[in-house]
Amino acid sequence: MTAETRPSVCPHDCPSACALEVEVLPGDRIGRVHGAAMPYVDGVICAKVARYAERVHHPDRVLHPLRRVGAKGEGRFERITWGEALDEIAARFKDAAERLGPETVWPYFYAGTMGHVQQSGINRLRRVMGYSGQLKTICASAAGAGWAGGVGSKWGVPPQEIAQSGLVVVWGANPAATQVQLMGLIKQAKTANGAKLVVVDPYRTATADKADLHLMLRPGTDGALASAVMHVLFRDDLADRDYLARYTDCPERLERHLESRTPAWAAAITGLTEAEIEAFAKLYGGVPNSFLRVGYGFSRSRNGAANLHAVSCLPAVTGAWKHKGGGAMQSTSGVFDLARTLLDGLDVPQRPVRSLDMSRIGPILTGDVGKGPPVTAMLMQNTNPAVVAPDSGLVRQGLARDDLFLCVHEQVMTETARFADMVLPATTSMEHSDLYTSYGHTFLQVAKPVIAPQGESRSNHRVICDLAARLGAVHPGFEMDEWEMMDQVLDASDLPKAAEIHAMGWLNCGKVFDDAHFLSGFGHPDGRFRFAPEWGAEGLPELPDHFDVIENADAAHPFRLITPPSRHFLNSTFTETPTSLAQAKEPTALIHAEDCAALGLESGGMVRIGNAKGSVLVRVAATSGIARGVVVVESIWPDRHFAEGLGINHLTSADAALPAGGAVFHDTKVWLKAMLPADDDENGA
Ligand SMILES: Nc1nc2c(c(=O)[nH]1)N[C@H]1C(S)=C(S)[C@@H](COP(=O)(O)OP(=O)(O)OC[C@H]3O[C@@H](n4cnc5c(=O)[nH]c(N)nc54)[C@H](O)[C@@H]3O)O[C@H]1N2
Ligand SMILES: Nc1nc2c(c(=O)[nH]1)N[C@H]1C(S)=C(S)[C@@H](COP(=O)(O)OP(=O)(O)OC[C@H]3O[C@@H](n4cnc5c(=O)[nH]c(N)nc54)[C@H](O)[C@@H]3O)O[C@H]1N2
Ligand SMILES: [Mo]
Repeated sequence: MTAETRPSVCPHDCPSACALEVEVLPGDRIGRVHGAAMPYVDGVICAKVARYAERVHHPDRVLHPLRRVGAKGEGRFERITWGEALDEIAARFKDAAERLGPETVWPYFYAGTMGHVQQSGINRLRRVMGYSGQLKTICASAAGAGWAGGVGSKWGVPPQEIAQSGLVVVWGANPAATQVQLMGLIKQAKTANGAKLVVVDPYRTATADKADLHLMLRPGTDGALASAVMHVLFRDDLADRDYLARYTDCPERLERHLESRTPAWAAAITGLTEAEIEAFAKLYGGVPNSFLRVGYGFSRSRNGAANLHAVSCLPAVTGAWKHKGGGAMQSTSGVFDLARTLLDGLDVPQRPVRSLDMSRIGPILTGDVGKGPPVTAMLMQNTNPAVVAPDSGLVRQGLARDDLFLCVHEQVMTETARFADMVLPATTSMEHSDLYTSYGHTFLQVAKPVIAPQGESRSNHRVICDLAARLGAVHPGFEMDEWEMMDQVLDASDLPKAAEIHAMGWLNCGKVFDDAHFLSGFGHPDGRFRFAPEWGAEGLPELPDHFDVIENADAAHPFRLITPPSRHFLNSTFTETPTSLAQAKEPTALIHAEDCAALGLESGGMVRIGNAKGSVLVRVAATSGIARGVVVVESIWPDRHFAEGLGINHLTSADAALPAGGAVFHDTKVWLKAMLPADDDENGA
């Protein structure tokens, strides 16, 4: 069998946005998928996408429009035609809007595809129709606010510079699982420059396993660690005072404020030793071109934005930004600067419309809706909130409401789709066209379909245009195909045509050195990095500090739970593919061996993890590679894979992080109990 190879782009919500080479087999099936030669990717992709055929040709692909025949959530459906489906959805949306006003309709979407055309149509439709808006908080709000507070621009030093750096610090990220190419760059820095790797993470991830120094702090205490590191930098004259005077807002005030933020102070908060904090500070202060990769993990706490800001202050104190291979990166998404008017329908005149916080879908669907009507009609694309959103108990209660009309456009039968009244089949990125940017590198890409749509599946763009026609929504974006749309967006952004970018393979939109390193100024009007951010909300610390608003462990809940992504899944995507499932095995709690001994827990046994919201039963793995008092359950398994059918987000809170929202997945106090699956007392505490 000979395979032809066609170019594509990985559409998933991952910093790497990989350029792909897809083998296409006779019969219009995809075979192996390889990494393309694009710099950064350099031929390397994750194992999940290498076997993408498992997903595209999965027996559980939704291939036809389906209408619910069973009870809500039961997952029993009948096949209907596209015409019937679209007519019924339009009728239900119109009816709901007539009864309660357009805000009763909540189009709900996220980044299951990162393609701009396929992702944005639903938002354009809701603007034209005056439906409820959405605060897109589930991933990057806290991190974004923290970074914006100090740096001000949504980019940093491109990751390829890691290869030239003298010290790499990975803070609250696990690239070995979440962006594999970074590990290759770190290896190059080690080999070429003798660079050391420091990892700041509450447990020994696959990334931390490669570290020269692993700081295993308590979750939610990064602001304390960063403050003490800066204390040492000032105390030991490792701060670059010329740089500080030229590029930052209030270095003297910061230095005075940090006088009491000693390593001893931080040791008590973080659980690290003073010696560890001193050693890290001296290492960091001793290398001019240190590269700080600031992750998302530690932003998923009530104090996440403040902590991320505190950490982002480090290179401004040492002046690492001045050097090739030095500085920091959190996201690169700001380098692209796409003209979004056509995509999002920003030209549509707006009546004041409420925006609902997507991370609070549970409380909102169960009554906590604020001003305006209850939500009674939803269209969902590119997200699986029954599994990924916090406080799953409330989310499921809401999705199961009889007075909610729920339409889910999906590729596979997710646990969310099972709650739907109508399920529509979606094409995958292998079957539609789109334009991709990235939040982990600076390359713009365009993809064409490599195979025909599976079954009767249709792209998001097509479904939104068809619905717009039935709803009477008028906008030029609903009259174009994907290529016309891409060309108009690119043209308005002063970029080449889509076909040209596709032919080139990728287009580097990276900044020149002085801009990428902010030597021409940070993103605030005065061009200075801000140690004292303008938070735009009350109550946050004025300067880097420990911001004690987290759920601290207490006598009734002596542990803190963190729920980071699994290497084998991509959020809840790939939880349907057989190889990923086999490799991830089953939901497992990592707990310190001494904590296990104290609680009578044994590796291989079961532990019940609980709080006021309920409890979840998982397998125990004892380890020495975790901070004491911390339990890690790598997620995000669908609920049905847990021993009692309740997944980990049943324990997480829908509270919003300050100042701009953000889900607090790693900020949960819990109790642990050794238990056999049959034992069933004590739900809640
Ligand atoms: N294989 C795989 N890749 C993915 C994803 C996936 O699910 N699977 N998800 C994708 C998405 S949507 C995103 S946003 C990115 C996220 O990728 P990353 O930026 O790597 O962030 P996370 O994976 O959320 O968390 C990383 C680490 O933060 C640690 N952490 C938790 N709390 C704290 C804390 O308080 N302090 C510190 N210092 N560390 C803490 C966790 O233990 C975890 O190891 O990855 C993307 N890539
Ligand atoms: N406990 C815990 N929960 C978390 C996190 C955590 O670390 N811990 N991480 C959070 C983070 S960072 C994020 S970003 C969210 C992510 O949560 P989600 O955005 O819900 O991501 P996925 O679970 O990957 O679900 C995406 C869905 O989109 C579908 N999809 C993909 N492409 C298309 C398309 O072109 N059209 C249509 N119609 N559908 C498509 C896929 O089949 C998949 O079911 O989860 C959050 N939840
Ligand atoms: Mo994310």
